[in-house]
Amino acid sequence: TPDSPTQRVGGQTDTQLAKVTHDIPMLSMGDVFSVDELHAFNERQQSNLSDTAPIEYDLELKIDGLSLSLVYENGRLVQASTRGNGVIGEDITANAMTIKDIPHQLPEPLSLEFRGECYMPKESFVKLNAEREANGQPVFANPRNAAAGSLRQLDPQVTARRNLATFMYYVPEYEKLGVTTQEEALQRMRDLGFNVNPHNQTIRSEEELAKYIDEYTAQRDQLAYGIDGIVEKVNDLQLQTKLGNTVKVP
Ligand code: 1X8
Repeated sequence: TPDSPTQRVGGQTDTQLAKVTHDIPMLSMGDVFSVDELHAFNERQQSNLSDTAPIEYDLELKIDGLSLSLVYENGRLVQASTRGNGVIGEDITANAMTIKDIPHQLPEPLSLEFRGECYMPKESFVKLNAEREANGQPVFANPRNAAAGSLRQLDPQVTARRNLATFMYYVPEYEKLGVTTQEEALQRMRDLGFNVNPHNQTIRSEEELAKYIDEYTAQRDQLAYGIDGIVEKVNDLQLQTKLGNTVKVP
């Protein structure tokens, strides 16, 4: 019968989103909690290279949201998924289609995956909770939970009303974009029509690193979205690969 459980196996049901396997795992970031710890990490990377030229880093804001994968085929958005456990995430294609800043069509026929963060702006979060409170619904504890709850919806019309936004920041198969540095990858993504956070900075010294941290620690409350840190990336993408990953983190 159509309502038999056997009709549902492996498919999307009304209680669960379909699963998606990330062929390239979505890793987390290694955390450090002081400039000294970061300095020690950087020293270790430098000592792993025979090259004595100082490693160039790209600094970006760490957005307090949910990691998101967008897959395009011939320039068309065909799949959106959450990070999940890094290997298996959830299919949220229909929901992502309702997020205004996610392009459905790229200006080039690229078949490529783009990754970034989906978040709820602070102002939208405050408004949403006020509405929920007025309607006697439970409020969300923070913008991150509100973003997660809004993205992982079975009904895309709910997602559509939630005012989610994205910042895209990573292209696993960067060679296909014709870029060699993270800075270039971000610019290419901007040119393709993605929302990319404007506050990235390529640095060549640790003085600049400390300055960036101070600057955004001071500005943090004025930003329209929550951040929960700063991400430091080796700017040279080939060098990133060469330095490698642990099981969990680059
Ligand atoms: C997580 C995040 C990254 C960035 C921003 N926000 C995040 N939450 C970024 O790269 N700018 S990278 C990342 C991850 O690799 N887990």
